[in-house]
Amino acid sequence: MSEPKNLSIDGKRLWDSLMDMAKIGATEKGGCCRLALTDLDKRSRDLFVRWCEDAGCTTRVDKMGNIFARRAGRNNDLAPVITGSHLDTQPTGGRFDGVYGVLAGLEVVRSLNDLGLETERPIEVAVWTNEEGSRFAPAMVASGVFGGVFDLEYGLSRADADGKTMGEELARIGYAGEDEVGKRDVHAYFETHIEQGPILEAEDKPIGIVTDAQGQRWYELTLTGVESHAGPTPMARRKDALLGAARVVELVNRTGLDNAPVACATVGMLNVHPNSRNVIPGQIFLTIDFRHPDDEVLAKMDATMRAGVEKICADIGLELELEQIFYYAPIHFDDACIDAVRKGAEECGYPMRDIVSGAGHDACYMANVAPTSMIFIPCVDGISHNEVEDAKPEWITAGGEVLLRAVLDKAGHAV
Ligand code: HGY
Ligand code: MN
Ligand code: MN
Repeated sequence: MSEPKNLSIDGKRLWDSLMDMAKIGATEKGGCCRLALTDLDKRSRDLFVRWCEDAGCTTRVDKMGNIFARRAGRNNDLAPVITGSHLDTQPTGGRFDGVYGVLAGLEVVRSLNDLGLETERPIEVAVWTNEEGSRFAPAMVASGVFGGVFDLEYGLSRADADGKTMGEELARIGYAGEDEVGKRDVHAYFETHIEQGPILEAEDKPIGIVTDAQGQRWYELTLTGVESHAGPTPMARRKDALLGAARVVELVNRTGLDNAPVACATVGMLNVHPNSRNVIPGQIFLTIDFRHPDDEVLAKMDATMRAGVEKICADIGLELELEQIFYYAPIHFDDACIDAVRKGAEECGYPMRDIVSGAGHDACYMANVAPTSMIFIPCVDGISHNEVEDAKPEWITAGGEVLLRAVLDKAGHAV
């Protein structure tokens, strides 16, 4: 199918929409804090829905709060091409993680309207609930329900630190939709996202052709020792849970380093109880995040960690509770979708390279139910999940131009 004439997006409009959206939950250091299903998340959702309806879309919401803004095609009985990402952020998040993929999808719709282009298939722009897994663990819960990985009851019952569930919070902010989650045909899914790492910028490549995503394992651990007085308790008699946690942190880091250069291993959360300066800590809650593109290595890291933690707890006399709360195997995306992205980048003449995603994305679960791939653009200094997260306008535009072409490749269009 030949490319329509004058195909292009409006990069300034996309950038301006990103900056307008970034005002919702703006932080002093220039980032965004819009935790899933908070009032700020609601405000960002409401703004997105308004913009989509202004662009002639109809919007629907499913029982996990996923939003789908549909631009009709010539034949609306055909399965749609969907593109999107997430609006929720980390507590110290940036202006681009997730929201760029949502608004790049909206920009495709706006540009097709400007071009007067009718597609064969309908196009939908998706907002996935709770991609980050920060307020509600695990990550990518709602796309996971859509992708058939989690059941609806599991998704709605995920609770935050205050015991509020996703189901309750969806109802509170008015996004507890009626539609079944998933269980419908999707012709193709594309997600545009910042790389969140240093490779594309270092190689001066504005486009990453995402071929794969590494696998992940998330764990929650509780180490229980004995709280006691920091003064009279002899060192030899202590069951110091924080000492145990310190050794676990070292073990996790060592496990990552021992599987270099691509393994990633992180202790992101650590809560000390009772967290009083003159009490020997009696209980620690901590989390572990393992990632690797090879499932066998990920399994080896799992085994090394479990054996090591058992020994640490035995040596100090701590009780251990260890639960793996999240796992998905490394993913290879759909070759035809990868080719559509590559062709789009070639048509635009952008320097590009194949890349494996270090981060998880809703696309990782969409790959279960639809031909899926991703488009990466660089981010400044490779930094993300940080308020200083930044991207250059020319990168933002490049990703949108490639997305427009990839979506058209799959949605079909009259010349
Ligand atoms: O953890 C991740 O990779 C994603 O940001 N949820
Ligand atoms: Mn993201
Ligand atoms: Mn993220």
